[in-house]
Amino acid sequence: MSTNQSTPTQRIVVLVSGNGSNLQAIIDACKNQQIPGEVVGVLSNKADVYGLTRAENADIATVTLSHKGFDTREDYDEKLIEAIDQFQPDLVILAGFMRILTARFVQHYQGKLLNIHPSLLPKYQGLNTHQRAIDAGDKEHGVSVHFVTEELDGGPVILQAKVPVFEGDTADDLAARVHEQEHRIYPLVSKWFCEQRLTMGEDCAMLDGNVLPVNGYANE
Ligand code: NHR
Ligand code: GAR
Repeated sequence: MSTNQSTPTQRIVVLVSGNGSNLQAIIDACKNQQIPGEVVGVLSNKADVYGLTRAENADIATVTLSHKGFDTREDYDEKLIEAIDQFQPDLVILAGFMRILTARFVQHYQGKLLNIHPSLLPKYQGLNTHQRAIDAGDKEHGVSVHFVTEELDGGPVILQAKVPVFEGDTADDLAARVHEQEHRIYPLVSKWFCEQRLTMGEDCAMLDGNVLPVNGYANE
């Protein structure tokens, strides 16, 4: 089994488009040495978002690369790859990054690209997940961390967390409840990855060499 001594500190790059509370949870877990990794760069497709301020406050290099002004997604993603690869990442984390990524991008980082999606996948791929769960009358909702593949929100799930949906919940109420869980599970999955215990197999996630169930680790 690998230990912190034998595993070099993993270089983590985080992509954001907004508030960056998941970024903060990961920065904090690295600083506390819960994750044998270091956030070495933060990229945003939007200027002036709070996620960039969080990075600056933690003395982490930032890059803003707006998607506006690119003719195609392919052109944008080429530049994004260049910007990310400057940091020589071992792990690339999408944390509220709101741009769909091309096949070329996803293949370039295959097996080291993670996303957190605010639903119990495979339910509610795409956007507006909290309102959709309320509208469907769901009694439970939640969040999934998964490897990113070309299929939007369709890559192998690593870990999920569930929250109850209460009568009268607004989408904001539910989002807040889900966020608490996000800040627990994203650092945990990042830790597994940096400990080199987590890998992507063919259509599956693997922890310590074992294929994880379709809903991720230890899901009842
Ligand atoms: N790219 C690939 N190829 N595969 C995934 O699984 C991805 C991905 C890019 C982002 C995050 C995802 C989510 O967790 C994610 C997963 C943005 C959109 C979207 O429709 C959908 C899903 C996700 C992120 N974005 C619009 C677009 O045209 C823009 C929306 C906006 O700017 O507000 O790219 O939910
Ligand atoms: C999180 O709830 C994350 O699950 C969601 O955006 C929020 C980002 O919060 N991701 C998506 O919706 C991806 N399309 P944060 O910026 O505070 O981490």
